[in-house]
Amino acid sequence: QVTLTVDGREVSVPAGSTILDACREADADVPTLCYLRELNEIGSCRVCVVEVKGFDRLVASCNNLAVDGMEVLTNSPKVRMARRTNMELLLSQHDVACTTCVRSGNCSLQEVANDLGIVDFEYDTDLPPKRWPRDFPLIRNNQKCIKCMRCVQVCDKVQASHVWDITNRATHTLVDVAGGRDIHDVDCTLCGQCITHCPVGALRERDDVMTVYDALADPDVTTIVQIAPSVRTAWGDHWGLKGDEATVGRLVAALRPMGFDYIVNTDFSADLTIMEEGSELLRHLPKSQAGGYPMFTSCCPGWVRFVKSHYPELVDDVSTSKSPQQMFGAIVKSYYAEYLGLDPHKIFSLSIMPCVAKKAEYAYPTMRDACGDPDVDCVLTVREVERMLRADHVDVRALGEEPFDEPLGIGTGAGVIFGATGGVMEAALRTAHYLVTGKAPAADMFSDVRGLRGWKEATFDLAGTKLRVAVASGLANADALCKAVVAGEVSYDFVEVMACPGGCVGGGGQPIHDGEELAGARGKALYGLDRVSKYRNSYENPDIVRCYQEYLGEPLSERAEELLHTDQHG
Ligand code: HC1
Ligand code: SF4
Repeated sequence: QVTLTVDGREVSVPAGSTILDACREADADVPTLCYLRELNEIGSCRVCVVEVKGFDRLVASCNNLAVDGMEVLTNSPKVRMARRTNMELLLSQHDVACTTCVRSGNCSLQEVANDLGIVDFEYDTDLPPKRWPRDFPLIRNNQKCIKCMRCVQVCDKVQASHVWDITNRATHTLVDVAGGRDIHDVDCTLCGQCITHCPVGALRERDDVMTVYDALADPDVTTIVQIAPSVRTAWGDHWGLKGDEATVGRLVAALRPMGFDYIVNTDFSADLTIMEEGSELLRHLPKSQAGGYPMFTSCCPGWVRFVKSHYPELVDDVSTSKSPQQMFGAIVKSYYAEYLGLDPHKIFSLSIMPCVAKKAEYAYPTMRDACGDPDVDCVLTVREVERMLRADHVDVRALGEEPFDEPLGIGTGAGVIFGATGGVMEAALRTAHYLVTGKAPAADMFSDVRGLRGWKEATFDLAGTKLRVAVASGLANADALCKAVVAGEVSYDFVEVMACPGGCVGGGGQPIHDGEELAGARGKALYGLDRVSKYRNSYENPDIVRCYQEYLGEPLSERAEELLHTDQHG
């Protein structure tokens, strides 16, 4: 322990703590911008400076250690002046067009500037040129970048992807695509973690809201929208809705008056994915048991982009099952269109996802198996949906709950946990157990694969076969796992990978809470929904049973292969 004073108040913190830790322990409000615990402690923004008695110069509190006997002042006149000047310098290189910024109201720079009472600043604004391809699902606007380096660090250390770096163009130093390359030419997985870790509006998803408004306004078009599992953990954040208030039924009620014709549940197609992928696993099992590579999940397009560029030798062992989003799209424009008597060419199929990579996935030329048109026509992130609801002045607090449309509205507990790391694995094991033994699995018998650890392993007995499984979330963890698989250091039968830490609950398209990691709490909410679900196993879903009976036949049938599988994934 070290003991020091912060603004005259004595605090003790563990040795090795920073001055910032001590300030927080003393409840002193020290602003930060670039700081991210254990990821980015570089002290570059210099708004966290404090005065330490006996030091001539102010020190950055985030990367200097607290020392016994130190006397720290967090809000002296000297500190206030310095913070103000540092902020003004940052603002002079920032496009302060807050009114048209997606992060307005949720921007740390705006908050610090407002808190310091900066209503004007002396320096001339000098912005770098704006250049970014408009078609790319992820957008960087360097006129808003404050060079905090958070995106660089998250992409390097958490996602092992190295897309961003400091680049030097003429007189300006910028954070931009590494090596000065075009974003199309680097292996960006589109996980969107740089967006959710950006303190300002320099990074965002491509906004596709107007495409949806156009479809809603077209009288010839039937709009069908699917809602992903993990959306239900976060969509109400802007309105401060708690978990039990931000139910998916309430989101359905919010979307109906906007004019969507049918609202369906991606949990249904998560169950469908399990039926296909579980069957595929049993087919793949002899290969892994004989020493071959495991089968890898395929539902996360961020992971699929990563494995294709980093581990091409593993691509043949990625499941051919399409993601639930894409399976739903294919079913909507075939079975559902037939059921409703609709021309599939006149359906607009939208999905609401916690994900930026899904905006790339739906557009792949391999994802048009139902009628030749894209199976999914547009993807909105949770943040875009929040903006739509706000634009439509939907009073979400006043809404009751409404059910999904039928058939395709029922999802099971297995479908809902897809949104959390380990959930796809657990869902698949439940159904594989049933397929092999003919018996329902005991409740929670596969819960060993739950939790936030980045690389989890477990072994289960499947009717006498030892099934070795692993789960990774966060691409640096996936990278380590793949490396070990290729080197023969580990052997598994089935591996789940989700690109975002914690799975889709921590997705790059989720609402942003700067500096907070919410995947753990959101994942718990999904497991809570699983626990109280009427059906907990995908094979029990009555809509799934019906879909196979009426349309698909059985898992891996010719029709299922045609609509629901691909060996390309892009
Ligand atoms: Fe996901 Fe999935 S779990 S990938 O995170 O397999 O995005 O929620 O919808 O498709 O179901 C995302 C979430 C989502 C798919 C499912
Ligand atoms: Fe998208 Fe989920 Fe994959 Fe993240 S983990 S890239 S949110 S599918």
